[in-house]
Amino acid sequence: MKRTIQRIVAIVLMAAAAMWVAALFGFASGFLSGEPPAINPYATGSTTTTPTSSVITIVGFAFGGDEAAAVGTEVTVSNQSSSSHTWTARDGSFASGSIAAGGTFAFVFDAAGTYEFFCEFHPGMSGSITVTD
Ligand SMILES: [Cu+2]
Repeated sequence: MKRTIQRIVAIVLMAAAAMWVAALFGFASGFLSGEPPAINPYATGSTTTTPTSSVITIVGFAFGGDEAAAVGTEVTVSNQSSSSHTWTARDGSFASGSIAAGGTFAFVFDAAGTYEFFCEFHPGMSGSITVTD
């Protein structure tokens, strides 16, 4: 009888520990994948202001969004798929590393040119962006 009670107590403690770890992990992953607040410092700018931000979106297993930008533009890649991806330049200009689902990565283009990029995890995912002066 005493052994049975000890086993029940052990099982309850293990279950509690497992729930605690799961809650902690859930909190951490939610915190890490949380997107930063949207701040647009150009919202009140005049219509002649050159755009200095641009967005590429990853939906499913494809890159979408802007394919052209001016030099000095900060391009943000927003991973709106449910898998992790990378945004990697074929010429090595930029490499995001793994972008988790819901995450973003930003890069400022300082030189004109056409930049071809792909996903290191899914080489079939590719695209390009043309940056002009
Ligand atoms: Cu990918």
